[in-house]
Order: sequence, then structure tokens, then C-alpha cells
Amino acid sequence: MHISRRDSLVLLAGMGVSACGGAGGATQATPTPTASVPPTPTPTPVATPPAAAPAEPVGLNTLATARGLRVGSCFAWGAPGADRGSFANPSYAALLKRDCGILVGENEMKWQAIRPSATQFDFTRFDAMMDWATANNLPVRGHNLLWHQPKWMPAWEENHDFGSSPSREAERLLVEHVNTVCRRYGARIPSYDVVNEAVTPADGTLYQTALSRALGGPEATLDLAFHTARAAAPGAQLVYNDYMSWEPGNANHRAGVLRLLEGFKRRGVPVDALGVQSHLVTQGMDARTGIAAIEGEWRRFLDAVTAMGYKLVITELDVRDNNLPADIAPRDTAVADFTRGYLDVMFAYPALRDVLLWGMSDRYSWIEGFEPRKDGAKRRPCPYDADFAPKPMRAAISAAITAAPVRS
Ligand code: 9MR
Repeated sequence: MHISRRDSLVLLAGMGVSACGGAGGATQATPTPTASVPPTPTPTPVATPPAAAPAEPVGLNTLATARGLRVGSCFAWGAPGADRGSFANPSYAALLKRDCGILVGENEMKWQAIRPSATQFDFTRFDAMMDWATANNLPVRGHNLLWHQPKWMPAWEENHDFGSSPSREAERLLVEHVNTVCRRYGARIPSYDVVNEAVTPADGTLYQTALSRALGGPEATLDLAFHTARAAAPGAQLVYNDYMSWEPGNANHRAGVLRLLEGFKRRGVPVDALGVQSHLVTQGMDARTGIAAIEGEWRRFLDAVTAMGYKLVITELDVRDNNLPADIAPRDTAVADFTRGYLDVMFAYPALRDVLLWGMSDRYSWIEGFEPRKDGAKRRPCPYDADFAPKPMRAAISAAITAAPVRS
């Protein structure tokens, strides 16, 4: 692994070592006395040096790179000051630049965002985000080419008139969509969530949409999306992305995802990786006990996925702080412990290289709007708080990365 001078300086700085070789407030190394050299007189201090500013923590992606891993986050469209995880907010942008080696648009590539009608595309927002990412040398994951649930497709699609040859019209719409997006961004998008959340959590069956009904069923629809993406973005990693997680209650969801992945293999569909979203839910104050109860089944799932040859990507990591007190210090500690335990399990799989957070700061997390805490305390799901200060969860992520087996 090549580490540039800049990286090694950043690493040293993060270990509390300054670039000029001193540690802490010391300005001169004490020479080792030898028999022939008289002891050096203590130098008279000339002036008290100003207190050193606390060292910037080493960027998470810098740490990750040294292990053959990569860290990223979602970012979102929003005017300065808007309540979004926007690159337009300089504080948020600084976190993205320091900690991330890859980004993903939280919402702006979805059909609802870029396809206002059957005949129109609108890339205004996503283009601006891509331009910002490119200007900062950050690749972007594509999320997503098909969120295969009626609820998340645009209303026009569910009410579309597929005409007298419905399968041909459905095929045309989908192929046009995938081709238009993939060809527009080329190599700037090295990985796509081609299909998102196609499995019904309750029973593991596949959702139907107007598109899939017209096209001849969900399998045919998902397969077509992947084949088209492979042709239109031949260099990109193609991912099936879903939220079957390790908490109790997800067994049917996991079984459905396994069946889908087996089907892709059987049919020769070009799917490279499973996107494990990782919207975690804490299981109580004692993370170790909580994890011990759920880890075995989770590993069996991951073993089955990786045995089929799929890579793993953590695509949307955050933590819902359930079953925890409102008091911030113990709550943050429990979230951090749970995150650490999860990442330790995940990093044991060499098939995993990329870890993307679903937001760096609590300020912009979707969770507060989706499921506020019953006690009214603000959710704290991300590595930085609402004022962009690092939390124990950030330290847990950096410790897990540092302890991860090195990928070659
Ligand atoms: O975080 C996203 C939120 O802002 C949107 O309102 C929502 C609907 O588009 O999608 C959220 O992101 C989801 C992601 O696209 C897919 N996995 C689950 C994420 C959280 O719901």
C-alpha cells in the first residue's frame, strides 16, 4: 500500500505527532547523554509557545485507505442553510472532504427526482452535485437506477398507459432510463445501486410495479435493469441494495434477498455485490449482549451471500438509538459500541471494501423525520452531532477501521 507524504503527515498528526517531529508541547528533543559528551545545559526558554490547536482527527478515509478500505457518505441538494445534508453548507462540506473517499446522492438520482414525466429527464440538481464531487476528486455511487416499489416510483409511472404492447413499452422506458443515466456520467460513477429494495420484508416476495406488470414480472424487470446497466456502464460495479439487517424480525426479508441473489446467479444476471444498507437499531445499553443474540444468524446470511461470489458494500450506515436513555453520554456510548461491534463483524469479510454512511451529521439525518424518539429527545444516528462535532460513534468507526484486516 503506497502512503503519500501528505497521508503520512496526516496520520502522524492524528497520532498526536506534529509534522516537525515534536510531540505534545515539546519543542526540542532531549539528547541522549553519552560518556564523552557533557550533559547539555537546559536551554533558557525564550518565550512560551502558544498552545497548540487540537490536532484535526485523521480523516476516516485516510485510515481506511491504509487498510484497503474506503469510507464515504451521502450528500444532498440544498441551498445554504437549508435543512439538508448539503455540500452547500461549508461545515458539512468540510466533513465530506476530510472523511470521505466516495459520496452518494441521498435522493437526487431517484426516478422521482430526475424523471418528472415519461418523456422528460431533469438532471439540474444531480449534475450540480456531480460537479462539486468531481471538483473535489470524489467519485460518486449511483443511487439508484430502479427503486422497485410502487410507492417510490413516480406517480406517472404507476398510471402510465403502456399501450397495446405493454412489455415493449415497459422495456423501452426502463432501458431508456438506465442508458440515459449511465451514459451521462460514465466513469464518474464507479458503482450503481441498480436495483433498490425489491423484496417485501414481511414475506420475502418481490414487489410488483406498473412497470413490472407490463414487462412480464419482477424478475424480468430486475434482470433487464442489470443487463442494461452492464452494457451502458461496463466498468461499474453493479449492486442489489436492500435493508435486510441483523436485528430480530428480518428473517423473511433476508431469506427473500437470498432467493433473489440465487436467482440472479442461476439466470446469469450481472450483479457484482449486495448493498447492505445498515440502518442499524440498537438492542439496549449492553451492545455486546445485544450483538451476541443476533450475530450468528447474520453471519450465516453473509456467508451464504459471499459463498455465491457476491461482494459486500455497506451503503447506508446509521444507527437508530432505540431502547436507550435520553441522556446523551450513555446513549452515544451505546451507539458507538453497537457500531463498533457491527463493523468488526462486517470487516471480517474480505468481500467488503466500501463503507458509506447515510449522513455524517445528526443535523441532516432522515431518521428524525422518519421515526422520532418517543421521549422527544433528538435522534443521534451519525458520527458527528448537529453542530458537526465528532461523537463516540466516529471514534468507534475509526477504531474498527484501524483494527480491520488489511485488504490487498
Ligand atoms: O434519506 C432518504 C430520505 O431523505 C428520502 O425522503 C427517502 C425517500 O426518497 O429516502 C431516504 O433514503 C433511503 C434510501 O434511498 C434507500 N434506503 C433507505 C433510505 C432511508 O429511508
